[in-house]
Amino acid sequence: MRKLLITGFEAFGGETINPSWDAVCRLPDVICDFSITKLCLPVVFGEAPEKAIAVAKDLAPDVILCIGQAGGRAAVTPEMVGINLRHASIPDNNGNQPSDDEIIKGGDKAYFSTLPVRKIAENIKSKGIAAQVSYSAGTYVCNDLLYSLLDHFKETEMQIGFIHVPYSDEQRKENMPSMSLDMITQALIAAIEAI
Ligand code: PCA
Repeated sequence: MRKLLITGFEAFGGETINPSWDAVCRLPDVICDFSITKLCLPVVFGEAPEKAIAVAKDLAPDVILCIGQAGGRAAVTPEMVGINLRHASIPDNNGNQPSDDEIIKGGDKAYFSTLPVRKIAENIKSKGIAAQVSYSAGTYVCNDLLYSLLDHFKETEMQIGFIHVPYSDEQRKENMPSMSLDMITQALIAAIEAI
């Protein structure tokens, strides 16, 4: 069996839940030929990647798939790229609010995800769930995680990627798109099937 480490995030920005972690929790322990290990990460610059890297070093997974909330997006969006930039419009859960800082001083400008991003989006769409490749994971903690993992494991065979998910219906945002947790969970299963 192959090993897949999947991460979600704790709540942030005044929310009480984060659909990324709630959906990850609903996943079965085996999907296709993957055994699934689930990990909840803090919404803190630097700490999220540190924790993920520590667990990945121990587990040595074939794949690391990270999930995060992108409030306002209407579709499930696999991310194509992580960039070497931290810029926060709201503080993280430790009060850090970086402004145009590099994640790794003098590091590569960007890395492409090493997962089959387009195939993942197509497979999610084939289940009747809105999905679209995204070309920006932002400059907040999700991008911090994606860029740092791609940098740290760049000389390895590990496949690494990130998927942003919409608000869940439970979060009840007026005039904002949302998706049921069940649908988000099905989207993650479809994503894993495509790897
Ligand atoms: N979304 C944030 C960080 C945690 C999360 O779920 C982001 O898009 O950066």
